[in-house]
Amino acid sequence: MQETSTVKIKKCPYCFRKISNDEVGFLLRPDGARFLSPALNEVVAPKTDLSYLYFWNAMGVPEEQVDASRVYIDNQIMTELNQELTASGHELAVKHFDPDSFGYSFHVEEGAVTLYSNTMLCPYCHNELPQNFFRYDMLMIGLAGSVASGKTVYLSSLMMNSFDAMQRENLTVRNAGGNPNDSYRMEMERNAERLLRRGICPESTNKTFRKPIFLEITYRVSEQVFHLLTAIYDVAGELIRESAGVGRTGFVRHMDGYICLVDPAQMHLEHSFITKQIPDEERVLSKLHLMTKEEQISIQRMSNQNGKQVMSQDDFLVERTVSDEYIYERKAETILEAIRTGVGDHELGKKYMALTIAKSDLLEELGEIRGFRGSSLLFERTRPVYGFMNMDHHFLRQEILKQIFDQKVFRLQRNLDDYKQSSLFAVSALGCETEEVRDEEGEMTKTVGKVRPIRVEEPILWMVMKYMQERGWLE
Ligand SMILES: Nc1nc2c(ncn2[C@@H]2O[C@H](COP(=O)(O)OP(=O)(O)O)[C@@H](O)[C@H]2O)c(=O)[nH]1
Ligand SMILES: [Mg+2]
Ligand SMILES: [Zn+2]
Repeated sequence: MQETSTVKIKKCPYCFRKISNDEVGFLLRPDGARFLSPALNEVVAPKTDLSYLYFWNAMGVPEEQVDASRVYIDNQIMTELNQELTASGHELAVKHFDPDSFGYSFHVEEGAVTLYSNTMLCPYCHNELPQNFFRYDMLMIGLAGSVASGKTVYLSSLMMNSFDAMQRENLTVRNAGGNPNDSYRMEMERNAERLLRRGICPESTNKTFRKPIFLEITYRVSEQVFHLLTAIYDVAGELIRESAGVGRTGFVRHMDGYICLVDPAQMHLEHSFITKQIPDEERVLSKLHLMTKEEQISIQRMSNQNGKQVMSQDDFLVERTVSDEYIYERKAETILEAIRTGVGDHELGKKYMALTIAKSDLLEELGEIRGFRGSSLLFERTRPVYGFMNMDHHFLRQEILKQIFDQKVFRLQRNLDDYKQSSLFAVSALGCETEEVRDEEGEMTKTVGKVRPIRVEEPILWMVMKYMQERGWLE
């Protein structure tokens, strides 16, 4: 009789090394528990987690900013602990295998005191693995875009009200992060809450690699239930270029797909300066150029923080405006080129690309965009009750967006042909304009009115759909 194997091997979503479920460590939360055994007390005392510290330091986070004082146990510490517990006649610490999830949990008991953890750590980088990590497949998505293209706001908007935008009657999404007390996860949840309740946009993030957001997606179709984990990485464009090839982890290569955000400020909309068909147009366009100023400020802020130049002038297209003032326009193609270089031409054929116009609310009043037949479909806010998205409207939008990209952004063909699958989107994380305000909490960006996202979930759900189709889960 053949015994079914309990060993599962997966790719760590942080360091991307292959890890096996029987080598994981655990993050412990002793909550002040005290033991008689000195060996156990030694284990529950916080210490500097060097593997964790070295990983984040190598990823560009300064040592003093890594919260590396942790209580954790790995296979080696556990072996030593059990030697001492045996010697002193105590009950041993055990790793319990869960046949449903293929994961392990840690358990040790001394009299009435128990210490338990199911927060698994990567044996190499000691980062927390998401729930059901060894049970379900994982789709890794890189959120790419130049500075101020709206990546962090996009993620916050998705996370509002427990991923409300992604929920359907037959599709549910939940946070699958392994550690509910992780400081980055809590920061992102607070950002989403502040955005939803008060319209406050998150502060611009600096250019270090950050932990991904983990989702567990459950899809029900004709009596069948499918599960998937998704990891979404918020990564600045300059990080993609830096990590390409050597150094850091070259993490771009490991993504299954990309959501590439294009800021309307990167589109060629200057034409409308002359033809002002709509009274509001001038105001909107000047807002777009303001965005590019905002971009510069945020770049400046980041270079000061990091004590060096974030990116070179080559990344900008310097234009001279009528008012004899220089404005900087970031080229939208740069990000796609960075991904191409990082991944390698031949590997692009294994990746998904969701090329996405962000902040689409800014285009809603532009005659230049309204001039495209059917363009009102781009600003449709209704989302379906069942399924991923309204596919009829999705196909119609492809045609409109193809024209808009070719005329206002760049020629698509060369850029998208090499991907396994690609699709065009126009979304708005906010669905309304923003303004700079100053109050007792300091300077911040706030929405004008209530946040009303425009199909912000579509690029992700499209990728999830393609991933499931490829596995033959959907007809
Ligand atoms: N009108 C509008 N502005 C947005 C939207 N999303 C982001 N923004 C603006 O763009 C700024 C930069 O966004 P952020 O997410 O920090 O950019 P990141 O550098 O790519 O992470 C924000 O402060 C907002 O003012 C949107 O959906 N609509
Ligand atoms: Mg950001
Ligand atoms: Zn790892």
